Amino acid sequence: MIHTAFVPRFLAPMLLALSGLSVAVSACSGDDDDDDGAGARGGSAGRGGKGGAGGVGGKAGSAGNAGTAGKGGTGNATGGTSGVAGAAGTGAGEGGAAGDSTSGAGGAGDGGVGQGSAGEGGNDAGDAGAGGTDGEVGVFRPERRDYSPARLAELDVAAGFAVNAFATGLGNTRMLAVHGDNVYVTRTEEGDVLRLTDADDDGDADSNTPVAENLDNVHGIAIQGDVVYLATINQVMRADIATDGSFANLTTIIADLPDGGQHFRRTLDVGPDGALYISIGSTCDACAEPNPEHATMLRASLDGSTRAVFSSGLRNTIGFDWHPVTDELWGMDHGSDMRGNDIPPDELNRLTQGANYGWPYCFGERQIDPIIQDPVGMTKAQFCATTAPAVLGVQAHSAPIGFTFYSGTAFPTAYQDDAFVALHGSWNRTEAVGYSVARLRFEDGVPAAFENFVSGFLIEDGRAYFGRPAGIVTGPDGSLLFSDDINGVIYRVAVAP
Ligand SMILES: [Ca+2]
Ligand SMILES: [Ca+2]
Repeated sequence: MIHTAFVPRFLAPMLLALSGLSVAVSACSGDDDDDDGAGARGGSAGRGGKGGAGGVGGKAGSAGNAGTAGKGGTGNATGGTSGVAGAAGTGAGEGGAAGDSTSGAGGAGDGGVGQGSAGEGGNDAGDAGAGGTDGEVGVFRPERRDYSPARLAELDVAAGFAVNAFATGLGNTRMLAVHGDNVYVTRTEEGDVLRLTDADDDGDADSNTPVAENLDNVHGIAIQGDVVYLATINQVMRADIATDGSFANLTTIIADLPDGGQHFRRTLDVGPDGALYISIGSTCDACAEPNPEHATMLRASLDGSTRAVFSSGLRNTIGFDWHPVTDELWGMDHGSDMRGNDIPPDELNRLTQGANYGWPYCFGERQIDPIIQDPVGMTKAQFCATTAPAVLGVQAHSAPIGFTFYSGTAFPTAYQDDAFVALHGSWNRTEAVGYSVARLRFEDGVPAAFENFVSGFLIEDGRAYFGRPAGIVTGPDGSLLFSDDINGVIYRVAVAP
């Protein structure tokens, strides 16, 4: 059972409201963050990927959903240690027919997910159900709906605030950063960075201009002084921000970050110690990583010339930031998939030098993973005793992406030094969760509770959605800006007039 500290209080009403949903097939494809391509994008070709590793045996899985064709990808499925191997998934040619939806009928673990190095939207072929979990393992993918002003008007926002669209129709808008009056957003699928401005200060961007292009899988962005840092899968780049807001002297300072695998969207930021922190997700859902830099937070010099592992045992900590008063580093880690509807929690961790946060062997408050095999030379229980427990958690599969401390002055005093997190939303759960923005209330520098801040992206009784929050940042005017990476909307939350 999950410790009471991980009961997702703020999500309880949503779960009640969604009760009665039918259970979809027991098939898996990808990660809460990384699986947007197949169903969600409504036919756009995704990139195929390598097959997932075999897992341990369990209950037989149902047939996988038919996947959208991947761009030349081949999903080689590896069977599990028991049961029949999951069938190979074929992410048929670029823009072609739907991927083969052959079932992984034998019930092997993670076999056949069209994920791998390019993972996004490969296909759902060859899926197989996982076993050995405590809870119900399910998949439910709400259907995508378009953004519209009418749907925007139905969003639920915390009392005293109002939400509007800062920009719309921009595509795969992911991470956000601010410099002066300029708002920058990375677009991973488009491989570029846009600069948005709101010259007349009405909360609606008047222009968007590419300031960097042809950057394959660009994702992370951080600004320190007049310098911007960008992360692709293997590279960190820096550029000078010119007075007109354009990027000059774009230079690669790190060229050998580990390969991506399942989690290839790198994030980075500059800490109060003047070092560059780079989050390197795991290559897999749950596995022993041979490369010691995978599943870690790296700490590098600003020129990229030196780096070391700062903390480890982190499956994929996309969002992280430093508390403005304590300077402590807080980040949210994604729990492994296929363990059930309610485990593991997605974790809030206080990240410290040298600590290990448990993945893939333990989660939450050092609870032992039910599926992964023991590490070399010890039991999972022995290993977990050496790890750092999470401080708080949110509902499993909520998929926290962007995480930022509020740094403006426009919000009420109670919000100063609180954090906000973009919850991208679930697929590996029979009832959808996430698809929202949460406030993480801090009291005297200590995290107290998560609270709903913006919700309502799940519509039609939880069967559809029109937004998946991704990046989040304090805007130039002290509003809160967050991106939606499906319909390309950047939302702005401000104090209600
Ligand atoms: Ca405007
Ligand atoms: Ca952990």
